[in-house]
Amino acid sequence: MIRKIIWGTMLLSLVIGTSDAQTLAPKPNGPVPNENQMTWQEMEYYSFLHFSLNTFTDQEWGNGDEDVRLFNPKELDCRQWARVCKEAGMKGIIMVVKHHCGFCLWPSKYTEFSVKNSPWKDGKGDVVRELADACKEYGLKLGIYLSPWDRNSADYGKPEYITYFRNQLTELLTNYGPIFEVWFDGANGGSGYYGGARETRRIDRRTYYDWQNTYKLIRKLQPDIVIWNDGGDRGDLRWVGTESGYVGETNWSLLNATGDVPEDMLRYGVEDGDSWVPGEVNTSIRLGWFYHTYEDNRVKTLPQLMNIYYSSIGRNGTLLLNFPIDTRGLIHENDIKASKDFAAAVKETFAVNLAEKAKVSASNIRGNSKEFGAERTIDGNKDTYWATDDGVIQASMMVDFGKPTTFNRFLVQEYIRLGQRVKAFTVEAFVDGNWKELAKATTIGYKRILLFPTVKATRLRFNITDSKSCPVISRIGIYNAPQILTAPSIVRNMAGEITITPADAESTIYYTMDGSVPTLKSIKYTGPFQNESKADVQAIASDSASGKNSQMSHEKFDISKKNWKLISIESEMAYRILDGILSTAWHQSRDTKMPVDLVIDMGTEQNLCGFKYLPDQTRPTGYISNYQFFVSKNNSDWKLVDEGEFPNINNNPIWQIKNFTPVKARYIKLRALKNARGNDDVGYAEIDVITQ
Ligand code: FUL
Repeated sequence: MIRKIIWGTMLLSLVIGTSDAQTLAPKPNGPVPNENQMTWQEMEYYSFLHFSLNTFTDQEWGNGDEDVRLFNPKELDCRQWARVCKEAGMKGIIMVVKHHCGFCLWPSKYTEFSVKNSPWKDGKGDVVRELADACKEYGLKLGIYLSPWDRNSADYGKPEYITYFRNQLTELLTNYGPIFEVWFDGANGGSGYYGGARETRRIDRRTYYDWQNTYKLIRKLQPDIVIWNDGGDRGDLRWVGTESGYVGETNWSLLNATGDVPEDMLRYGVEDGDSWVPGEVNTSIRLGWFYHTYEDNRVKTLPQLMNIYYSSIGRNGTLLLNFPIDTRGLIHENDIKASKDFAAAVKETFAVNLAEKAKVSASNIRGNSKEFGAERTIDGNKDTYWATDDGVIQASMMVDFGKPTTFNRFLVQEYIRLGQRVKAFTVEAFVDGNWKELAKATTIGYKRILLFPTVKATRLRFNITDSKSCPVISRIGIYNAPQILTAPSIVRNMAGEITITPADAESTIYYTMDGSVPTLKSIKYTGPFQNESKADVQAIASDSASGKNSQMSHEKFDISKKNWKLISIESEMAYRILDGILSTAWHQSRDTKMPVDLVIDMGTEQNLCGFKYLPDQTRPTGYISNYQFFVSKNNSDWKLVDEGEFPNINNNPIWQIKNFTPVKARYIKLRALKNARGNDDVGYAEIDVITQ
């Protein structure tokens, strides 16, 4: 009897002892976010606004010698910008207050190249002030993009410029209230106006800006700020290495404090990195960053934006989505519509969390304590979590719906204040008496969303299969996202045959050729059709089962390329440049050295007024950055009609469109002078002309 009591007491004290030890919260694992990074991460979605002299010169990069008098937006309305961002569900705005051309949107004391010498408000205006006021009114945070590269400043490249740069930062961080983020773009193209010197200036990106002292100044003026910097010294946030709107599926919010950060580290982070440097995904709602009328019908579609959402916020990133401000000084109607539709679709997708009404349980609960139970993932409190015992790095959570339930999305969040831990996990559904794997993934971080085909099941199982230490999960969500029909693609091949393809075989396509918006009464597409002249095609895909229509796709084709010949090249493969398929490309032979010519015979004389170049869309090499464009009537007397650069092509390899004074010609020659990487590779996805 006594022995029994002793055993009982021992057992009890063991249980209580274990439970006591284990009911302590897990210790942080590795680097953790600071308060500023945490507040920033929880913002999730905010906007970029690009507006400068470029808006009025139709450029992506200005040279620094543009006429300040061109800046004259007649309807500039910062309250409209703030309203649009608010209605889009964004939490803040990062304004480009000085782009590479050096033009300042505020009346800086330190330069004449600013709004104070423009006709806008007779030089008395201050865009940053108006925006700061509007952000306050709409409850949005304000951030600033101040380009370190300044193609206007006479001092750029000299030590004096650093003083100038810091003076400008001080103005911006002192006079406009709280600033949540500061953005230092890494572009340093070299050539520029530089106060009239018109030369190429190279700086050492590692040392020139003396970032450490600039950071000290910033943190002194704005203690709650986060610093974004894609070059030089590590800031608080990192670029993800692309401007197309995605971060790696594996995404650690960690980097090393020192050393180079090659492309794959930007994309995926560093699993054992010694510093917390989370990724921010920046992309534009259009192709370019600045406003161009020709992109009015090139605004990202709803399926594209949803894809970006899942590939940024859904992969442990934040989303910084750009609106180009147009020449009126407003966000364009088409962009507003796109951002509103996007906000509505996100809201609809995540409206009902099916996990909240289910019964949840876990294979291991820290100290068997309620405080760390599975229910903590659905209690709506971001500061509670499910955690396992120390040393348990594999565990499952079961979600029992109690009845067959339809879903296609799984959302999960780690409690990152204790570090990012999970390395691998799967999601399964109990269908027809068996467990079926729906998705398999690696990292989670602040938020991870997995997509899979719609399934009907009574239970879902979330299995953590590997973790750095005991997993700490603050939230799960299970959703049934409605179907979004994808706008069909419209392609014309060299032979002049137009093909319209929907994303799924079951939908019907309707199209127009007269510029009108297609409806179910428009021409029904039954197969490819011939069109060899200029054409304006608009199409929708319609799903008869749900009665839903896709967004519209719109393509404008110039003259047909049916009789075009590549006369500087023998290879048949090179005709990929003319095939109308944007995903095929051709590169000049490896031993070609710059300058490299591409000569085309269009078969007949044309009245040309421009040309278009699309770089390789499949790999990031051979992008022409500096060019000359010649025309000829006879293939021997050539006339130079245009030359210059394709700005920002390295980061944003979109259609490059150049216009020139109309000229009659049968032959065209695109001469590549330089590529974006400074080597001799020259590639093309497509070449096209613009005729009058
Ligand atoms: C780039 C810049 O060069 C672009 O013009 C744009 O501002 C983008 C956000 O960053 O690298």
